[in-house]
Amino acid sequence: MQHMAAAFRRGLIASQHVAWQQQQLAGLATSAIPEWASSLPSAWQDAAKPGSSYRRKMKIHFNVCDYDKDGVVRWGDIKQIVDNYAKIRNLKPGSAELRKCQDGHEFVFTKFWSDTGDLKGTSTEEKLVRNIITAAANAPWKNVEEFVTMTPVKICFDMVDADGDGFITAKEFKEFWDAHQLKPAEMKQVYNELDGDKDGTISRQEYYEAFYNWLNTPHCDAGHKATPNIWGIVPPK
Ligand SMILES: [Ca+2]
Ligand SMILES: [Ca+2]
Repeated sequence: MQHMAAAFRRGLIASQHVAWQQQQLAGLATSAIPEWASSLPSAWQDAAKPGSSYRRKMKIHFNVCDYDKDGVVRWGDIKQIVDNYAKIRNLKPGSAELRKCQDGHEFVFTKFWSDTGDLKGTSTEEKLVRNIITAAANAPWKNVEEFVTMTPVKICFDMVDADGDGFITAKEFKEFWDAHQLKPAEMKQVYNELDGDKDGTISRQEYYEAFYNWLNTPHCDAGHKATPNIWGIVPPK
């Protein structure tokens, strides 16, 4: 009798376990779309799912600014990039060039990355994905020109265009690449993608269009416009 009771209990526990597993699987199926994305258009819901090609694209972007790779972007990460620029471009303390570099990075960090709007704030990859997808899905910009007025993309260009002539040369691009310590083997492909008309330099318009396509395309697969790899090559699934 005791054996039967024990067997019954084991059976009951086993069936409870199966029910629990089924609940977990059902939960996974519905939770694939994060709650914050549940009312977005379906292409952006897909972009928000874990493992999506859009998330792979954004992960590259996050890693570029998470300089120490601890999973959180802080001002300390960006400060390190400014220090690298100072070394690479030989910017003297107190110079107007260093001030411009520092101010530009502070602006982008406080406006775009920091969750408190100052140098004390932070961002995680999940916060970045949520902010970018929410912005892109609501697309307050109708075209590239409006996009430029509503995002820090102009300042981003100015920080790479060291001599301010309106074109990013291969030399200026390499300074940017080295300051962020990106993968050397990937630099040429990324540069060529950004140089839309293949004349050897990246114009302001080419840069703006690249960022517009990159941020507003809710995937990173076949059919993506010319510039899916703005900071490095997006890995396949
Ligand atoms: Ca230039
Ligand atoms: Ca060009």
